[in-house]
Amino acid sequence: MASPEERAEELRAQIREHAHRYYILDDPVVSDAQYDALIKELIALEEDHPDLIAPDSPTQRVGAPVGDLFRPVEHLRPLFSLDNAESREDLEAWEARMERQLGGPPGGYVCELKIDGLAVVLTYRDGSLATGATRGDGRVGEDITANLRTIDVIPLRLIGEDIPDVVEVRGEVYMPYEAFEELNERQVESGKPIFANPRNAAAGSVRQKDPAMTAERRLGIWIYQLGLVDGGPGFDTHWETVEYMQSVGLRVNPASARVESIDDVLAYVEKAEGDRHDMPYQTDGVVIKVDSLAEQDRLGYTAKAPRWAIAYKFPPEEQVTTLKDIAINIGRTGAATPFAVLEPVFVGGATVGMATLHNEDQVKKKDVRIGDKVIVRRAGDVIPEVVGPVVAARTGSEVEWSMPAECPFCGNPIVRPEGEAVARCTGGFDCPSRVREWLFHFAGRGGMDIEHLGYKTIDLLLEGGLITDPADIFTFDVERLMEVEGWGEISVGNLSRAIEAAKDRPVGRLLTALGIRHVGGTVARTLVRAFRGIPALTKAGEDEIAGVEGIGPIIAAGVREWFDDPANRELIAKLGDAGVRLEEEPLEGASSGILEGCTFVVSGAIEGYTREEAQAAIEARGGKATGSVSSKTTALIVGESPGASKTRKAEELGVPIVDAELFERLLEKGPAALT
Ligand code: 1X8
Repeated sequence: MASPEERAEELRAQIREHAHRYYILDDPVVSDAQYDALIKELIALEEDHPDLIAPDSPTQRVGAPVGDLFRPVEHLRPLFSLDNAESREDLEAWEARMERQLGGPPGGYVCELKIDGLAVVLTYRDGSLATGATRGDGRVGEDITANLRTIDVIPLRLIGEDIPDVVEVRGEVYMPYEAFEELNERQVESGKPIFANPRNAAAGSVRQKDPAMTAERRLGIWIYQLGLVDGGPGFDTHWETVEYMQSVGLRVNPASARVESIDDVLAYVEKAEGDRHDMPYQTDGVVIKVDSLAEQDRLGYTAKAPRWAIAYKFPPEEQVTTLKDIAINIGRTGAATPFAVLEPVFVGGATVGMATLHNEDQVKKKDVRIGDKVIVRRAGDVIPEVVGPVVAARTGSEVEWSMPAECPFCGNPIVRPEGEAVARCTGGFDCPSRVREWLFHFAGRGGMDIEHLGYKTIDLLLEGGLITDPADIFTFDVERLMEVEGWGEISVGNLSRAIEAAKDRPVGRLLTALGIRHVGGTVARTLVRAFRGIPALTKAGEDEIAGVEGIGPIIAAGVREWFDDPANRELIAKLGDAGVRLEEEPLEGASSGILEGCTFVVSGAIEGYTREEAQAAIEARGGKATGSVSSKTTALIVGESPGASKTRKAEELGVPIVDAELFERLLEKGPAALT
């Protein structure tokens, strides 16, 4: 049994750790109830042994909202948030709004880096640092003077002659990357949790109960805005206030610049974004301010933000989180792809809980281990990826990963042929993951394009044993779905019609949907043009297939291999029996090759044809269908809602634009129809 003293200390350590994870890292590892139980036990212990109560015991602040931890301080001037801009258009719209209000555009702007730290307000009275406070709600913050006084880049006395009686300035306290890395190394060495990012580390550092702790953290500050001034010099522009603040010894960012126009602002933003990863501290955008204080006054404020300033935000691209596990996914071709299961984290504008690890070699090369803190990157629309581990955060309990020998879905061996980067499940159609992905691909946009048949419905049908392969989609009893909650006459009818419609898709779609290696839409259409359908293709020899223009030996081998598999031939037979079109009907003029040597671009659906059908009709007559308009294009075929850029390009290049009616004549008469 631990002594009451030891137990109290243990409880405090645990409570502090959990509170820290909860409030600062936003990464709790216990439930609220578990946390409350620890506190209750400590309170009971301290009631029995009042001599054990320490001033810094968590019980001495529990019950008080975190905001009351430090004395409230009312700012002399309220702080506002900033409106955000994300594009040239946003900035131009902002300028246009101001132009309307001012009767002309502002005379100039100041561009400053937006620092990803903790906003603070410093008040100097008679030149001495009187209070330092957090931003709080903008009107009232928390007094953190004692902590800020420990940051040596914050002057305790202003220098120079012209010092106001009272001057309030705003800035951002931040932790340079280097200090952040070092701090995390120390946290790890002493068995404490690491900080997720420099911003959290800076915030945690200035909100320390013990200023000596803040003093140990290497923090920086950039002062960027003058608040209330009482006495001292007057100013005409923001730029003058910045120069003044610098002159009295306050740390202002040397990267700030005064510019003339929105074009200049954009150039600044572009450069800042390009430089951001070379900076020794974290920035998350650019703050743009109207320079003239008179113009600022006339523009004033909305309820929440000044009209004379705007924040151009960079997308946050990287975050640190915990790699909880590495799992594998079996794709429709059987490929086993490892992916990271992450503690969900907000990065690149989205919450990310999974990230690709590409393949086994990548996992080894990056040396990521289960349990690692990892850097997760998601830039723009890119699929989230694990950049690498935070090696300094290793505790020794991380587990190395290797590709499992057996498929977790079907138990069959996973093998990786020598010289290949990809390991594959050998379970074939016995593998439920593979079948699921295959069905999804089959019914998906790139395949048979069956509306209302996504993962959710496919899972439902698989679980219910209603389908096991793609052919079953066309034969299962759709009415059975009426028994399922959430399904009714309308949804069942919709799905039923979508399936019925898919039976008559161009054969190229079916061939793509089958998921044969190397056979995408273009290859499939080429094959269908050559063989008119799947029955002939099934019988064609490898050489015959490879002899088709546009088809190489690798594709031919893949196709032959697929059709040689009895299970696949059975599937084709089943599809045919289910009424799915396997063969193109001979089209009028089809064999004439009247469009030989012509190249077309189809944009939008043509009356009577889907886009694919229109392409197939062109190809059946020896013409080519491509995706982009060039000077070689014979004509642009436009249907409903054609792409504006394609139409513009065709007009520019003098390429004829053909509508549905003319398209019919083109199919009949060939290019002569265009003259
Ligand atoms: C926030 C920030 C501002 C500036 C730099 N970094 C920030 N995080 C600046 O003005 N240069 S202004 C600001 C705000 O007003 N919310």
